[in-house]
Amino acid sequence: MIHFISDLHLSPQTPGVARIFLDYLGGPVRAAEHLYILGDLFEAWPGDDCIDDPEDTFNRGIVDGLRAMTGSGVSLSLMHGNRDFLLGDEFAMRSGAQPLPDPYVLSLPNWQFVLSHGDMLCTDDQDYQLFRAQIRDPAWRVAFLNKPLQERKAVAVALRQQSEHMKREKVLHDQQYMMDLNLGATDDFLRYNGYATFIHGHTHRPEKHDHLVDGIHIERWVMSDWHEDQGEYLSWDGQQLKRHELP
Ligand SMILES: [Mn+2]
Repeated sequence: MIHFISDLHLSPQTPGVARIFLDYLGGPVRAAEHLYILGDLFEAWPGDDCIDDPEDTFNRGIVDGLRAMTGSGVSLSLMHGNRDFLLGDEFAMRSGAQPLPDPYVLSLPNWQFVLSHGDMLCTDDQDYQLFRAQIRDPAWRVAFLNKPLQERKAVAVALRQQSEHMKREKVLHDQQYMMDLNLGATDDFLRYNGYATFIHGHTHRPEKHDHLVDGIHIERWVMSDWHEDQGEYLSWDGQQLKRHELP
């Protein structure tokens, strides 16, 4: 059994989500051999030194929960989202996670999946794509991580506010399509990745879409974000994908 989750946006401001997640780590996920997290596990990640931030033990609690799960024999692979793009080697070591590139083709004995956070295909939002290129630039990352933790935490708050503001602006100007995947770019992506079943998050619009590319039918599963009273995971048992609600 394989599980997939994304877009938990964990933060001390949403303790309900953290509780559902920690229960999941100690419960349902133990039936799986492998958990894939497809981005935005955390609402913000100012750098791996936040794990030992004496002012905030929230992240430490999550890392310990992941470590207990991987220690019990469940493998963990983790992809960056647009919020937690600074998850690094120290986080991987402490939690037992294997970093995943975006996109990643998951080849199983009798099926093939392509996994992505999903934001790279939101190509209609050019401002966002510029921002995405910046945060993925190694020089920018090094310079940013060299700043003191307090300063980075403040920047993370500002970035979050800016992102919320941009979202509201798009709703106001009826440009919600910009926050979804561009269908042409998605068809190209599916073609390039061997017409594999596509699983992603990011848009917070859970749905199963059907694409027809070069005459081939491809399913695209969009995962839900998590809420204070509800989480979601997808399971693959070797035969079919299923959506499950938590708790
Ligand atoms: Mn996202």
